[in-house]
Amino acid sequence: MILNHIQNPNDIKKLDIDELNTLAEEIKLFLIESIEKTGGHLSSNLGTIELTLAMHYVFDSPNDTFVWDVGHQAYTHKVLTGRKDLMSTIRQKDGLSGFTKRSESEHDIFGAGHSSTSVSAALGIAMANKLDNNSDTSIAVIGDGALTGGMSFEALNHAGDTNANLLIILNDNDMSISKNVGALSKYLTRLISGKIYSTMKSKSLEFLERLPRIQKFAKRSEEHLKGMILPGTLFEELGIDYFGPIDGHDIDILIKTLENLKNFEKPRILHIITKKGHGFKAAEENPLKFHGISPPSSSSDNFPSYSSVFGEWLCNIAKSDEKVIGITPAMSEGSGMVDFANKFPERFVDVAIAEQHAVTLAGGMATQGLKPIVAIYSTFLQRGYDQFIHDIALQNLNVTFAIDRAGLVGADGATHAGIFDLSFLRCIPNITILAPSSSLEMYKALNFANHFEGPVCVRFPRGKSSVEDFVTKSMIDIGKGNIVRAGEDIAIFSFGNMLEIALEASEKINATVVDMRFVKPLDEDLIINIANNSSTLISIEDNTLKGGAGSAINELLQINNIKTKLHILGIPDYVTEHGLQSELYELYGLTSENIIKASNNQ
Ligand SMILES: Cc1ncc(C[n+]2csc(CCOP(=O)(O)OP(=O)(O)O)c2C)c(N)n1
Repeated sequence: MILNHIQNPNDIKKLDIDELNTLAEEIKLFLIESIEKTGGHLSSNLGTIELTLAMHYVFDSPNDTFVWDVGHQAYTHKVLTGRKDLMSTIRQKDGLSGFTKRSESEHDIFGAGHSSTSVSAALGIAMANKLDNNSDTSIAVIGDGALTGGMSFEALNHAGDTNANLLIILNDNDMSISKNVGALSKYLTRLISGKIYSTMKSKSLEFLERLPRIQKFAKRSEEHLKGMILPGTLFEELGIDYFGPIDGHDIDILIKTLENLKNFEKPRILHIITKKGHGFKAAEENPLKFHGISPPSSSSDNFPSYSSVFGEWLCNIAKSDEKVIGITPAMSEGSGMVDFANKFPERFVDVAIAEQHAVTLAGGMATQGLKPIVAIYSTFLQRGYDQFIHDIALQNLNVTFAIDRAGLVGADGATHAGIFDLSFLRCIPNITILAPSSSLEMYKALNFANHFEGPVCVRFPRGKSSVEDFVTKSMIDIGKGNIVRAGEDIAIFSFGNMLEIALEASEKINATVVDMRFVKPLDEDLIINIANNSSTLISIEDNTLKGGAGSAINELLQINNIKTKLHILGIPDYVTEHGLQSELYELYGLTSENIIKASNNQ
């Protein structure tokens, strides 16, 4: 096996094309076998094996720098940069990250997880190189999905106005997680459409063959190369030289093209065409299913996932309320919206990876009497924060935010953790925030939101609801908590899905347990009343301790001069790890044992 002899990128520079092709095949089998065990982004990684080999063959990482957008397609890069033996640990606690991570390798020049950041970061590196009179090439690898994100456009707009040594590789597989959407995607399809692309491959080969392998790229050759391809592309108009499209699975063509694109004092973009799941039939046929796969699971409980209950609710509410619109920024599957999209195609809006736009679009719709529901992961709502404040909250518009993946998400780690939302939302006027404790409670919370005037956030975690609905019949009243267990002396204020462990602990310490339901407005009367009749209070939430729900209780006690001891449990002020959700909750002390410990430390 050639793969066994690859310790670092220099080892592949000695190989010939046949050996590189063999190595690509070995890496493919290695990744399939490895990801089947660990879980991870299979189809995206199968699509970038040849590209990664060609990049490491032609360029000199880490001097030439590779910035991988999202970072979910960088597994081959990890394998080639000395991390092959650790691939069995990927996405697990203390193991490799599923994305690029600076602390992991000098070859991971820029960490990622969220999309559409690569061109900005790579341009920053290229500009720094320029100031340093350094001729190394800064490379951004960005997918056609990630290119739909607003930041990419901002970066292209800037890049085209510089003379930075920036190479953008557009990895176009016509897919985001699901099918890519939008006018840009259609434009790229036209760019690579039938005739142009099919003649392209042979022509570029023919042409590239005639070029000396390593050379200063003479102006004439540049013109010639450019002359072969479509003039007047969007990128050219922005001042970025456009090359391609070429076959992103043909190592020979990739190497020759990259060699010729090496020494430019100018931003340029190479458009490569790849297939998600390349070389693995099942993944090629169903790239969506294999975008992110889970490790073989032993979970056997019957509770439905929050996302699927959200999807069910959305279909039901849409049936009875024709004003309801469902908006997703490219996450229809993850957000449980596939059924809704099929049943109500005219009221389903996928805006591509455009969280900021999704938020303000909803605002515009709300001014016209529609009832938009923005289904968004907590971590990605961070992208739409200004829009949330400026366009929704300040204007008190009727928009519901179904905030999925709140709390610790597990294997995706820090970049995807939804642990800041309570803090960053709580400080905004006009906002109502609910943190339901079960999927049924969430269903009721969403009904509440749909009838409420003003912006409402319903935030819920990744995975299955673990507790049954306690008081199924109880309706949700604005700002009212729900006492689910009456105890003595000690009281636990539980937010969201922390209820199960709060109840577990309460049995041992005979505590009162309140499912707070609302983070804003807080049930102030209830808290004050309980605080005046208890010796110890404990609040628990799966949000950062800084500025979260416990902080809100603390502020309330302070203002009312109540001295009852309050222990606030939540996520410490760390960059969180990746691992199983349960391991992380344990790691950060969100356990019934820790509640009991807090109660003993009166
Ligand atoms: C800001 C943000 N929104 C959403 C996501 C979720 N997400 C991860 S990968 C992906 C699709 C990316 O598509 P593309 O860039 O074409 O890469 P591919 O997987 O097709 O190679 C999405 C939407 C994200 N990582 N970041």
